[in-house]
Amino acid sequence: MSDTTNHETAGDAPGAEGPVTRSGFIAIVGKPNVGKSTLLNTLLGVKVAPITPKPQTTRRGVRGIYTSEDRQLVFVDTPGFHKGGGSALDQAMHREVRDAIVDVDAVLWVVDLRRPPNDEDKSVARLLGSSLGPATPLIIVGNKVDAAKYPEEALQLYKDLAPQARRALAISALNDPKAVYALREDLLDAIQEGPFYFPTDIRSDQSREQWAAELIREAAMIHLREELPYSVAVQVVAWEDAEEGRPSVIAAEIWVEKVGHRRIVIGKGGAMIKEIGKMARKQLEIFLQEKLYLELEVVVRASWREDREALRELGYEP
Ligand SMILES: Nc1nc2c(ncn2[C@@H]2O[C@H](COP(=O)(O)OP(=O)(O)OP(=O)(O)O)[C@@H](O)[C@H]2O)c(=O)[nH]1
Ligand SMILES: [Mg+2]
Repeated sequence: MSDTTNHETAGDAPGAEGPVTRSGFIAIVGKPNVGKSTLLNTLLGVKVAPITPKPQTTRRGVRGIYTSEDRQLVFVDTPGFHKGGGSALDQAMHREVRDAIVDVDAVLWVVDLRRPPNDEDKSVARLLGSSLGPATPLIIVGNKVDAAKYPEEALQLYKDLAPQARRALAISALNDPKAVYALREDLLDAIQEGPFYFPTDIRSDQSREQWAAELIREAAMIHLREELPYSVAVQVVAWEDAEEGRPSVIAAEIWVEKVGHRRIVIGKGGAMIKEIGKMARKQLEIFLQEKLYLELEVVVRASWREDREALRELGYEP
């Protein structure tokens, strides 16, 4: 297990005389669309990360925290490692993956058992081979076993790409939470003495505004087609808590790169934005357990994917 002492401690970490705790950072990596964020959400039992059927959904390395008695696991979900067009956003996403595997106690490499490895899997394997210290355990998580025809054969092909892996297992992050909980138990058993990095009641390192923005982006990505899902960003600009006789109000901007895109996102007579808003509001209401008023505005922010200031505003860059 690698040393994690250079991670900053947030919240009430026990002092030298406090009870002995154990903790560990676990990175979740893999090519786009294999189910990394689904795995994170199942590991935590809450939805902290957006999931869509489209690749490159995750843009930011979200941390999800699982605390059980004297142990704390900090999972780091990462963007799918992809070729990309080399935009500033692509570069930021690659950096997220590279940074995520430094100084962690274990790495989960998520692969899709429905298919044999392709070039993108091979480049993830190369990255893991060159960047992962020999002391950091690598676990291959073969996902989507529920939909795989030849899971054992596929898993073997992934194992061949990473002979240094300590373990390889077949699971379904979407349909078999029990297998995911068993993996979580194994990780809880394996971590070593260390402080709690987050307060015990915290489930993710995102602000509520960032979390809501991701759920709104998820709804937009699900509804939009072709290049559009990738040229959309969401920022929550205001959040007013409920008052007597009025539900909470969340106001968010949906950024697009072109005027033509703005027209598509709004849709004929506002039909598209209404659908996106309805889906996002329902999701938010389920998780917040309250009625909401969601106000969406579509804003043209030219070339935001190339604009480092914009990427910082969105939290995609430090
Ligand atoms: N059949 C099946 N589908 C799954 C499983 N896990 C995830 N999926 C689906 O795979 C798709 C992608 O899931 P995500 O969790 O967003 O994948 P990701 O690896 O985080 O993707 P990026 O963030 O784009 O890199 C979604 O449609 C999920 O519902 C599984 O165990 N079985
Ligand atoms: Mg993801």
